Amino acid sequence: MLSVVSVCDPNPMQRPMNNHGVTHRWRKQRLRMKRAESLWLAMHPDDPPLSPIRGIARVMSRVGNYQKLIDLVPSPMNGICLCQGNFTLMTDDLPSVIRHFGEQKKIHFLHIRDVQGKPEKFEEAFHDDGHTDLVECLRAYRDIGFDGVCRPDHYPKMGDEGFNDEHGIARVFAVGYLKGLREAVYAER
Ligand SMILES: [Mn+2]
Repeated sequence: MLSVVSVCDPNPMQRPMNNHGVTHRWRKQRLRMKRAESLWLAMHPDDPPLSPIRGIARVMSRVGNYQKLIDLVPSPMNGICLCQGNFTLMTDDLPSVIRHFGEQKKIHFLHIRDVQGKPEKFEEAFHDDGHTDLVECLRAYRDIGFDGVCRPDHYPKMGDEGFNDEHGIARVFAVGYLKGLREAVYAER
């Protein structure tokens, strides 16, 4: 059985850190436990991908650190949550990043969202209105044979404060847009 979980260290500043800033021993113990339980780890990026922030250094804010994380503890359970809204702020070529980790089968969870701006100042965008080439991203997922769990993740706020269905309507738009895009991309073959 496949399950996807998000795990965070409840008190990272109290634990010994390795040179990647990741608690190696803690993660290895977690991986042993999760292997026994058939759970898959999926590390989500720092959101936004900035370091330091409010005086605290963070490590999951650069693409290269994800490869270090994967190499740190070789295990099929050790993978990433590819949150596009954050990864697209870490690279100018998100489709290549998707292919890089996807070909290693390390994308355990996928958050398809988009933003406008830079890590220091960004806004959530509708899925057809961000700065990511979403068509090329979908082609990358198709080519690597991604068959895992995904979700639209975030949505921009719609209407004023009295408009209660703001996220519901944006979510319906996102799911429909992504389903249509997926069908178009898969029909290319
Ligand atoms: Mn996310």
